[in-house]
Amino acid sequence: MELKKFLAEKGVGTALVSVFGAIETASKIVQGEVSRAGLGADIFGAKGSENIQGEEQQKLDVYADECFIKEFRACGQVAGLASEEQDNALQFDESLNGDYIIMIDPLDGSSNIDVNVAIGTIFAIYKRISDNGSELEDGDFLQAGKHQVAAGYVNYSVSTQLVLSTGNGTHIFTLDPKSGEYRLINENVQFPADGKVYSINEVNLDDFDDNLKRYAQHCKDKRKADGKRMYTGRYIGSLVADFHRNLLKGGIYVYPATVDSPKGKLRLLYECNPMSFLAVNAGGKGSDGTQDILEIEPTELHQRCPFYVGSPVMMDEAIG
Ligand code: P6P
Repeated sequence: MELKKFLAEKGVGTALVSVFGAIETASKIVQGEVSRAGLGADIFGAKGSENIQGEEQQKLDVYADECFIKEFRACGQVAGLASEEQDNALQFDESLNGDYIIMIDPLDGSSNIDVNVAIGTIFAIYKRISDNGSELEDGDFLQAGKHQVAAGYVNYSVSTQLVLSTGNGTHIFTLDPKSGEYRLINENVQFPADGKVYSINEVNLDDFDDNLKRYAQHCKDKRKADGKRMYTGRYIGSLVADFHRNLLKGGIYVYPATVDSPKGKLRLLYECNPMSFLAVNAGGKGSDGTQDILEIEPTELHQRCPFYVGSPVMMDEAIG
C-alpha cells in the first residue's frame, strides 16, 4: 500500500497527509542527490561553513535542508520550522494559518557521506500552540516530545526507507525506485523486547558514569549457556542506521554525556524526541538516562541531552 493511502486509512487528516507529501517529495530529491555522491558530483565534502553547533556543514547537509524547507513551505500546512542547519527557527509567512510546526535534522550522520555509509533525515511534527495566523512564538517550538503528533526518519541506505508514526504504531515504507512511491513493508513494527546488540562509542568509556560503565562491562561479560558471548557491538556512527538495525533485530543505542559533549551530543528536539516517539510506538523506550525523553520540557532550540533508546529489557538493564 502506498504512503498517502495508508495514512488516510489510518484516519490521518488531509492537512497532515499533505505534510507527509512534502516529506515524500523532499526525501526523493535528497535521495537522488545522495545517490549521485558516489559519482564524484561536486556535492562531496565540506561546504566551508559551520552550523550553530560549530559543526562543519557538508554540502549535502545544506542541500537537504534547503530541499525540505522548500517543500514544507510549498505544502501550505506548516507555519514554521526549526532545523539543525538553521541558527534560528523559521516562520513561513505564506502559511501562518498552517497548523503544524516541524523540527528537523535534514541529514544526520552526514560525515559518513564521503565513505558511502547510510545517513538519514530525522523529523518531528507538532501542532502549533499560538493562534493560527498569528506570529509564531518560542513556545510553538519548545514543546515536550510527548506533544508530537508525528515523527519519523528517512534512511538513505541499501534502499531508501521512511519510518514514521502518527502515534498509532510505527510503520516502515520502502521507496520503489520504479514507481517513485513509498510502499508499506512493515506495519506496526515492534522492537524485540530484548536484544544482543549494543551501539555505544566506547572510545568515551572513561567518561561514562558508573552505571553505564557497569552496563558496558555487563555486555562484555555476559555469556550464553554454551559459554559464547551474549552481546555484540555495532556502532556505525549514523544514528538512523544504528536505530533502524536495533529496531528490527533488537538492541540499544547510547550516546551519554562525555568530556567532549558534557550535555550529550544528540539534540533533544530533532533527534532524541522523534527517535523516542518512534521507539515508544514500537514498544521500545527512550531516556536521557534518568527520565523519559518525551517528558523533558525544552528550554533551548538546539539543546543536547544524553540519549538511550532501544529494546525495553535492554533499556531497563542499562538504566537500572
Ligand atoms: P561520534 C552523527 O554526527 C551523530 O549525530 C549520530 O548520527 C551518530 O550516532 C553520532 O553522532 C556519532 O558520534 O561522536 O560517536 O562520532
